[in-house]
Amino acid sequence: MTAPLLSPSRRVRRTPFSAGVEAQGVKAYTVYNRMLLPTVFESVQADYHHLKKHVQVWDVSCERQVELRGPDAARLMQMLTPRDLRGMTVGQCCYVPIVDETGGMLNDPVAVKLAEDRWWISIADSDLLLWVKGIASGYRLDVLVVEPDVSPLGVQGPKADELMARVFGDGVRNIRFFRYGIFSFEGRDMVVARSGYSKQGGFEIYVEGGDIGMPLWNALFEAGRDLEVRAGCPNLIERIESGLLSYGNDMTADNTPHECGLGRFCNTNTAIGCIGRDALLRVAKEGPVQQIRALDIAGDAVPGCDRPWPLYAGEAQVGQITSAAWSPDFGTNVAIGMVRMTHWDAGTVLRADVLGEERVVTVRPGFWA
Ligand code: THG
Repeated sequence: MTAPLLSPSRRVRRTPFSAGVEAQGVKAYTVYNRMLLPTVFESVQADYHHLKKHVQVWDVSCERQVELRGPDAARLMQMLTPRDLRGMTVGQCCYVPIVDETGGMLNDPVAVKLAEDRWWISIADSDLLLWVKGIASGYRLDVLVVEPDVSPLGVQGPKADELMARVFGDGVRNIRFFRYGIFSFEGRDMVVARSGYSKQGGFEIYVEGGDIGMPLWNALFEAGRDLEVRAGCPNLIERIESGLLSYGNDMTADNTPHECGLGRFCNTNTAIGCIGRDALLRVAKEGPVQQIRALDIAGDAVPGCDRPWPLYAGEAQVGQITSAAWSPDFGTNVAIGMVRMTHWDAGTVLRADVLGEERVVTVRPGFWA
């Protein structure tokens, strides 16, 4: 059976790199922030092995930016998140849970501080722009909230430093984790950060202006020929092994950051102004009653997880699996799920209903990578 096609339409936005992605033989897309996001080039497993060994260029344009610009930009940014941003400097990026007035997760973006009065929020798959514009308007803040023409390009894998140094100069080697520098390509200044949605190391280039997209794409591939550079994309297997969460899959607005294991990115006591602060102070005191866990699923390779798979202990449902894939390196199915506190200890053995098939599931002490 061949997979159904995705009908092209204006509502599903192409990216500045789509021509390059197609020329490199993209085999499947998903839609993320109403934009094309490649999911497979050769195969998910072949892409995974290549990512861990070489270097890949990822079209992650769908990580759209919400730009805050104006005197109230920093105040607005702090209203959105329980992470205390007072110590954050220009040149820094921060992974920030975004919560609503009940403490529910609205997004889990990377915030980029460009200046005291200018920020980018590099969003996951939810309509954060509308929430932010609503708050800016409702509180009559002196700030502009827009989606600029900025498209992140990922360069991920163990040879990412070498490839990036060839295109942007050796200075990129000195960028520290979750910091950025401004580097020039063909006379255009670009924000280059050491970050990305894999644990193989690498960078994200925030490409401003779609017109420079393909020239940069082509330069990276020409410079990386002997490094075996390939087009790639966020890899399902690698990101589960690494414990990188997927908004809309592993968590939704029904979950608090604490349930998502993102309590370490919250300073709710001192995050004065955060809209969800009162709600989160309450849940932080009690602690969550369910939390995200790394899970092993026994048996053969599982199918793609396109709906939650319930987890049982005896007759009682005690959680659900929300992401899963066969890991060639660990020889098991790796998975992420939400598990109730009575059953979340490492080593706990549960049963999953995987589309009518029963599977043995074990709670792990942590993620694989
Ligand atoms: N990079 C950028 N924008 C993004 C993503 C990204 N937007 C969409 C999506 N990814 C947002 N979600 C995440 C999830 C995890 C991380 C980044 C964005 C991440 N986490 C590391 C971790 O959890 O170990 C590091 C966190 C830290 O130590 O600060 O990198 O990937 N631009």
